[in-house]
Parts: sequence; structure tokens; C-alpha cells
Amino acid sequence: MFETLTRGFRAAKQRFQGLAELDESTIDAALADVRTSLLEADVGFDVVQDFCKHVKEKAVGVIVKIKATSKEKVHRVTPEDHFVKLCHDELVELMGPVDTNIRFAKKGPTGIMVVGLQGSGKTTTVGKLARLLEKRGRRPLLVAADVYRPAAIEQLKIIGEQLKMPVYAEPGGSPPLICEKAQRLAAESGRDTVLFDTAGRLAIDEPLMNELKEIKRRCNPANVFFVIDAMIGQDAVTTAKTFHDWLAYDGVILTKLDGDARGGAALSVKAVTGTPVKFVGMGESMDRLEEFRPEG
Ligand SMILES: Nc1nc2c(ncn2[C@@H]2O[C@H](COP(=O)(O)OP(=O)(O)O)[C@@H](O)[C@H]2O)c(=O)[nH]1
Ligand SMILES: [Mg+2]
Repeated sequence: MFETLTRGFRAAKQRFQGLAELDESTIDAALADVRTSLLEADVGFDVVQDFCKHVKEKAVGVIVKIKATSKEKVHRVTPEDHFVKLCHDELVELMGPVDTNIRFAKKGPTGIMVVGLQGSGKTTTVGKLARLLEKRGRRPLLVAADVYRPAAIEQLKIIGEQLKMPVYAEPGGSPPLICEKAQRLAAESGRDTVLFDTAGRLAIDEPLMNELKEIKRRCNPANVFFVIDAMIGQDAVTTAKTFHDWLAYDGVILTKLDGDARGGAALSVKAVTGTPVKFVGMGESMDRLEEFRPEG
């Protein structure tokens, strides 16, 4: 998923060719390559600045250490390998630890609340998660908590039919009450997992955020997942942060990575919110959800 980055790092690496050891001006030039490729991959600007600052500090630390050690004793690693390793370690630190767990409630049905902007892929992702969980032996109930657009309820019902899973909907009802009721019904009807498909807006909107908070307060779902469209690019940082400030979600699902999205949003969201990317959406159909693997 990070092809742009790999290409950029290779260009940076070339700069060290023929050098015996790291030197500061070459490090600066190589970091300029790295900076460009991170920005091209849609990693947020501040995250890129921090990344380059950390690598530079470590690289300069290495120069100092080499100078302090007697030449004969230095265990020789080529400077390009050294630089690439520093970048790689910093990336791992940014992305890690990888955590694709779904939490299960100790008592009663496990709630999974899915939030995000309109069009980010929430409804589709609810279906995908339901299918994945069914494969893991769970019995999901889908809940239409987006009551503002009749088409949204219809869309979830179609997904429910396709997956042969029940959908709870109550057109015109109040979403927090609908969710609470659905959770009770799930417990009564032997459904052990409840997926809440919430409403989204095109931009962050306070009344909606309050409604989502109220759903979270009433149902206390074991998981709140924030869905974000990878194509959103540099806007990922602000959107992810604002949703996190409101809802303190536990995990991120990055959708539409099958398009020409560049994946850098995953790095930014993790760096800015400290929340792991759990899954990635790789297509429109119900089986196109994968656990997030930064190397893959
Ligand atoms: N290519 C692709 N399209 C997706 C993916 N996830 C969702 N979509 C599409 O994005 C559009 C919006 O999805 P939807 O689930 O309705 O978004 P919502 O408004 O957040 O509920 C739909 O046309 C989906 O088919 C994905 O991983 N890849
Ligand atoms: Mg929807």
C-alpha cells in the first residue's frame, strides 16, 4: 500500500552511493526526497515534518558516534542501508503497534458503532464487518441508525438481504433510542453482535456529533470504529482528529484503498490520534475488507 513511499525512499538511498559514511549534507538531500514522497502519499504535513526531524536527529547521532569510535573497530554498514533502516524504524514506530482486534463484550451483545463522514463507506463497511464476524462464528444484527435519508435504510436492508442477516430499522425514530432498543432486541433474539450504521454529514456538524455521543453513551458499544475514505488525502488529519475529540473512537477503517489512493492517510490518522488502523476496504463488495498490515 505504500508504493509511493518505497519509490521515494529508493531515490533517497541513491544519494548515498559511493559515500563511505553518512554526512549531513547528503542526509539533508535524502530527507528532501523522503519528504516529497511522504507528501505525495498524502501523509499530513505536520506528520511529515516530525518524521524528517526524527530521522535527521538519529542520523546525525550516528555520525557523531562513528566519529567517536576508532575507525578500525567500526562495524561497517553502508550509509545507504543505515539511512533506509532509520526511515524504516521511524515508519514502524509511527504505524505500530499493529492492532486489528475487535473487542467483545463480557456480558450481553457486543456493540460495534461505525461513524464517519457521509459517503466514507460506513454502510458498506457495516455489511463487510458483519460478514467477517459471521465467518468468525458471530450472529450479527444490523441497525439502521441513519434515519434522515430513506435511501440509507433501504441500502442497509438490501445489504441485510444479501447477507441473510436481520436489519432493525424504525423510520423517523430517534437514533439513540433505536440503537438502545435494537441492542435489547438482539439480546432477546439470540443475536450476539450489533452493528450500528450511523448517519454522516458532508462536514463535521455539532448536532450530529451530539447524537453520536448519545448513542455511544446509551449503548456503550465495545467498539467505535471511524471510517475514512482514503481518497480524502490531506483532509484526513483534521477530520480524524475532530471525530476523535468528540467520540474517542477505538479504531480506524480506511476505505477505497483499491482506487488510486495513496495510503498516507493511514499514517497521519495513526500519528495524530494514536488510534490503530484496524481494517482496510479494498472494493465495493461485501468480502473486500482486510485486516490492516502496514507492510502489505
Ligand atoms: N471502491 C470502493 N468503494 C467503496 C468502498 N467502501 C465503500 N465504497 C463505496 O462508496 C460509496 C459510499 O459508501 P456508503 O457505504 O454508502 O457510505 P456511507 O455514506 O458512509 O454510508 C458506495 O458507492 C460504496 O459502494 C471500498 O472499499 N472501495
Ligand atoms: Mg450510510
